Amino acid sequence: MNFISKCSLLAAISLACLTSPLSQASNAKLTAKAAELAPYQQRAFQDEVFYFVLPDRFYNGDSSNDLGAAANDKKRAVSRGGLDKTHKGMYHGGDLAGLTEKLPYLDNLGVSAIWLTPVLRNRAMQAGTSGYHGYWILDFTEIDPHLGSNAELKNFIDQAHKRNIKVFFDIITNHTADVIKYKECHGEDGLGWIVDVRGNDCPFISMAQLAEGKHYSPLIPKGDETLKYPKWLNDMDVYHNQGDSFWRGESSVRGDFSGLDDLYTQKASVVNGMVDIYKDIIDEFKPDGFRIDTVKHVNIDFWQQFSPALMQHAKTQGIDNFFMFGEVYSFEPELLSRFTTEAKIPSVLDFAFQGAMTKTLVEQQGTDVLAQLFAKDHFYQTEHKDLTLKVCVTPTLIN
Ligand SMILES: [Ca+2]
Ligand SMILES: [Ca+2]
Ligand SMILES: [Ca+2]
Repeated sequence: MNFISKCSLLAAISLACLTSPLSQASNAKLTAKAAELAPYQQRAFQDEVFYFVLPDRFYNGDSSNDLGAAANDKKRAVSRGGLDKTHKGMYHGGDLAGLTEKLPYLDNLGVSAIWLTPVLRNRAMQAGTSGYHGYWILDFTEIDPHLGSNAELKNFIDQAHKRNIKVFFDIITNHTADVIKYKECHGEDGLGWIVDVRGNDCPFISMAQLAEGKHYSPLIPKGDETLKYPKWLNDMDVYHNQGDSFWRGESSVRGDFSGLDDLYTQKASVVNGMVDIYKDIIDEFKPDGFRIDTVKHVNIDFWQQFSPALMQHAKTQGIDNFFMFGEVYSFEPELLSRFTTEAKIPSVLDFAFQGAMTKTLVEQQGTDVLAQLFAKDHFYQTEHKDLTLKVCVTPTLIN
């Protein structure tokens, strides 16, 4: 089969994450390329060359924010600290100012779209490691102070757009930072750790066990009751509170991701709350799209409401080619395609292709593996009538 005709290979994403900029001098003779492309407002997603970047590890453009929130900022006290450039689990100082400063470098590389790991405000420290990666969100309305301010993110996007480069955010709806604890695991004050006979975990409590009356007693440690924003996220009833996921069966959707508070995404109030959060993000920052984290750990019904609502809202904000793609960590087209059809998410990362290429090239299993994969392309081919979007675009990681 011709690769170019393959539906799931329409978007080639070059991952160049965690690399540091080369010297500007070596780029001086290169020509900026994004300006030569069609205008970003009209360009199709599958034509982009992506640069995936973890801002903390890219370039430190402003050393004054290296410790995060200001020492006298009581509201954001838990978003302060964690800097240690010698430790891979700590903040290293990179920020939005650094990304903005290095836009000419990215432009000269031939990058046409930038995908940022989560940039919203995190809990800075937990269990001896930091939120440098951005996946421990406390505040869904503002940028983490280690990375900069809302105004700096707007400026970064404006500067990228001036260069005809798109910007995509990494968003999370499955969980928040780990604030809620269970008395059975963490003690009466939530600050300790009671070792279960099976090891250091909070074993998942199934729906059947819940029906029999078994449950955890969730609590928020003293002083942490109002850490999250918007405020509805501080209500313990909007979380599953069933203990840690073991990644299979109902625990995959209802369990905590290593202690991160798993939202009760089956509740209408949570769906509406998350839709409102990300509508506001679109309104404030005007990104070109979202990469959605931990998609398979959220119920399909949630996505059926969330995805069309966001796609339509972006259009009302004048972002006609807004695009979303989900992270569904699976090598099976049968599962991946459920999210682009039933769940109404425009696309998902093509881990099936990644897996097949590994088998073909690295493990030398032969091209039959690819033929078997491509024979399943029809799984993805369903039309989203409400989005007037033919679902035929699955971004493929070419690393
Ligand atoms: Ca910095
Ligand atoms: Ca928790
Ligand atoms: Ca979940």
